[in-house]
Amino acid sequence: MARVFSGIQPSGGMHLGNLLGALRSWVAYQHEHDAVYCVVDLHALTTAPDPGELRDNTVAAATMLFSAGIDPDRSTLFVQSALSEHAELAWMLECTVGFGELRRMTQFKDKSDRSEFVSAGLFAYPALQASDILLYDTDLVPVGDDQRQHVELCRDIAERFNRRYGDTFTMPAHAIPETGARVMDLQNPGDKMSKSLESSGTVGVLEEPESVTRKFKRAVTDSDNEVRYDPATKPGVSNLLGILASSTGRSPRAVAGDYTRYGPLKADTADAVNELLAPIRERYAELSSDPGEITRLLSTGADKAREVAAATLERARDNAGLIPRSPT
Ligand code: AQP
Repeated sequence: MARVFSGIQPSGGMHLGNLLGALRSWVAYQHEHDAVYCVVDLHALTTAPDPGELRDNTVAAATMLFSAGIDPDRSTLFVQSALSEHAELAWMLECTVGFGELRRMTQFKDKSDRSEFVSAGLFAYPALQASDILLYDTDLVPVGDDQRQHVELCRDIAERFNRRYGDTFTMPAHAIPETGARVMDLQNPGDKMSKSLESSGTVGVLEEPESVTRKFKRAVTDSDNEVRYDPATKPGVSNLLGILASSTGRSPRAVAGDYTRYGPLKADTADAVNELLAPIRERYAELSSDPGEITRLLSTGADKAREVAAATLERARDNAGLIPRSPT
């Protein structure tokens, strides 16, 4: 069975972009793939979150994944920092990736432009992400479009390591959904919807239905009053069409054919999103009453993940010439 791996940062409330771009395909993959998913708390440290908030957000992120449909009997779900293998392999990969390659990452450019303090960890983030992926002999990485460049760099890193030290890592490929891969902010449709940008154009997965409806009603469109899917010249309208299409399993161009005015498009998109979010919200309320059960499931997931990660790390260490930790 092909293996799928992906991760999500516990950096605050999950939003519609995370759900449509990533989580929904994670849920679908677990039925026919060996699925390994991770709450990547070490990645969140790159922007120095408050320790209490990080702790709460980590359990909340896991609760959200289970609420969205990740089944602990089908998928392995764990917290990144529970396995020291991730940080250890990341160092070996930092020694494999070039400074110039990391400097070209658009996410680093965006985030460093917005930050007063830019940590070395934020710069090296793609090496840690490559470690996450490569430790699990991953075939497919389901992500949103913003992660395309990082997964491509992960392939380059794996190829260089394999060339330098012999066959060590499986070559992963990204799996980016046809619709929902880049959900844009409803107020600034030139920016992707994001957890860290404080914007009233971000729709939270746990947001109340009335608030979701209000946000869609106020979504920025344009003044030419023509419903057409064209992200370059009509970003706001195309974003609504993309969200409605992704929420209802259709294509944005087919959806566009149903509308001549913006008002009904906004109302139907809000309804489709509320329908999608309702069962997740309900399940979240149930599961969050028992955080002990969530941490127990995460610990079982970590034990399963460690079996694969430890073997890959050992192979990488041995191939790179690091001597065994204890004599055999
Ligand atoms: N707007 C988006 N549209 C589609 N997919 C998205 N993803 C994120 N934003 C969108 C996908 O969600 C997965 C998890 O993302 P992440 O939390 O690991 O980090 P991120 O990409 O940095 O997401 P955010 O919400 O924008 O967080 P911040 O604001 O902290 O940077 C990934 O597969 C991502 O592609």
